[in-house]
Amino acid sequence: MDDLIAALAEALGEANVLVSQQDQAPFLTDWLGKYRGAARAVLRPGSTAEVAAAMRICARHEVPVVPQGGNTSMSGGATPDMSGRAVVLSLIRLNSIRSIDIVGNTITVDAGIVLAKVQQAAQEVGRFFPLSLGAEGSCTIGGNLAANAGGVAVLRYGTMRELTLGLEVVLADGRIWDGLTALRKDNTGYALRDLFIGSEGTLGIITGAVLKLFARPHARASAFVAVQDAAAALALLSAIRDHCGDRLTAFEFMTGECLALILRHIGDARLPLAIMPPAAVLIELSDQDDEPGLRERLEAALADSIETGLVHDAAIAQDGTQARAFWRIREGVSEALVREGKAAKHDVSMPVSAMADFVAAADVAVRAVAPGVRPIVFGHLGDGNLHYNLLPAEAQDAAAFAALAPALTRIVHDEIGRRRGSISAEHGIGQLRVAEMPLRKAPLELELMHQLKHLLDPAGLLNPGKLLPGKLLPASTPN
Ligand code: FAD
Ligand code: 2HG
Ligand code: ZN
Repeated sequence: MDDLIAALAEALGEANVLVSQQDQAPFLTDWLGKYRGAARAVLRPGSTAEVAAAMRICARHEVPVVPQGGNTSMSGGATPDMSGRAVVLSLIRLNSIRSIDIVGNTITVDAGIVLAKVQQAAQEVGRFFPLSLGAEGSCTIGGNLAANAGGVAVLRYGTMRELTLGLEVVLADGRIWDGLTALRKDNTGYALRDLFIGSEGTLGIITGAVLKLFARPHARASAFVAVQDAAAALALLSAIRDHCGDRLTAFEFMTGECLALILRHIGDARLPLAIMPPAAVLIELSDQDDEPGLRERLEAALADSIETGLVHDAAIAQDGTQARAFWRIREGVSEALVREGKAAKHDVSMPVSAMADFVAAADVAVRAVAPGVRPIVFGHLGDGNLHYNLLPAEAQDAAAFAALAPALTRIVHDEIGRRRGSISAEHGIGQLRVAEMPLRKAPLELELMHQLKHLLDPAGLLNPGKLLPGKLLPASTPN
């Protein structure tokens, strides 16, 4: 046993320092099967104090640390590189609910707790935690925070950043920042909390969080709606908002090609419409009202849109089972994509009004360089966020497509740049998009980011190779 492993084993217990290839394997590949890495050890601390001890030891030995939660990253954010120099620091043993404050409407949790457990704990006390995404059964609150996750209810409740009040963070040198406050108003200086949210494990290890709870919606109404294209879906978004206001909770778009892919690969997914539409939207309303009233409101809104020709056909869920069947279709997309092959993945955002034009322009541009390429387009239309995935042409060699993927990404991101959008709405930069950063961020913005990184992690040990490209920039000289 070398010095590093011996010190870590003493601090965490030998059983929580995994060194065999077999024990480490699940921590060294990503969910998409796109990245594989190597590690000196996988660490499984069981408390904030143990995380701090592990960080002190790693700092002393100059060992890079890759934080990991549920390992569901869509950008290779939690996978180490192949050098085998780093340790993976898994937070999954930090999985307790620390407290719930019903009056203050907050829940305080360890960062390694799985998102679904937080949703359930809120429900058990008659409250609601709204973050909702396909990976909720395995992703963790720490990963959600580090990625500033979005999901399907952002339209009404906001991203993880907007759902968070306080954080506890272990710094690169092992010091613990206790920012675990439940204050809704606090104007005492820079918002350190917001710096760590979305930092993808490059500035500190999040070990605890205070999250906002909400009133539990007693009524839900869901519809699966056929439309012509993204332009029609956007017009429908406005119409539904006019009729339903803040009750609109989710507005999820899928093209016909996307639906066909899901039906091909997801055995229990059923299209609730008579014929395959060119595109579809899954709409969800939620409220404190009675459920029949909410359903009637949605029916009335859709009836108007059918009359004006905006909607071709619609199915309204009559109960929770039907609603879950609608969501099964939407939540099957990522799995269907993985089963079909290796997609070139894009997670873009832009002004909502620019989305239809973006889809049309990007489709033409990618087909011009890759005839037969298959855009699989879906996402959180109401948030201005599309998952613009590209699959190889039928029968195209996977290696040839992989070689073309960077050029396709450049084209997609150029279209985004023209619309003043972002190359990552919710999945983060990770290692997938790190080479794009110098092309997409202003030099001043990148320089400030490097300086913040240098301040919090001077030795560059936290999640190297993710989010920020290249070497640290020299500090700028004021003139
Ligand atoms: P990991 O994958 O383990 O890590 C993610 C990043 O956070 C890495 O950079 C890692 O180093 C860092 N990290 C993890 N824990 C900590 C910590 N405690 N402290 C500091 N850094 C840490 N994302 C969305 O936003 N919206 C969606 O709708 C959505 N749907 C998904 C559906 C599926 C089927 C899958 C597989 C993924 C989906 N994702 C989605 C992406 C992913 O689930 C989320 O980004 C999630 O927030 C990651 O959580 P995790 O615990 O798995 O983090
Ligand atoms: C979703 O919205 C996720 O389902 C995953 O963000 C998107 O697989 C993807 O591209
Ligand atoms: Zn998404």
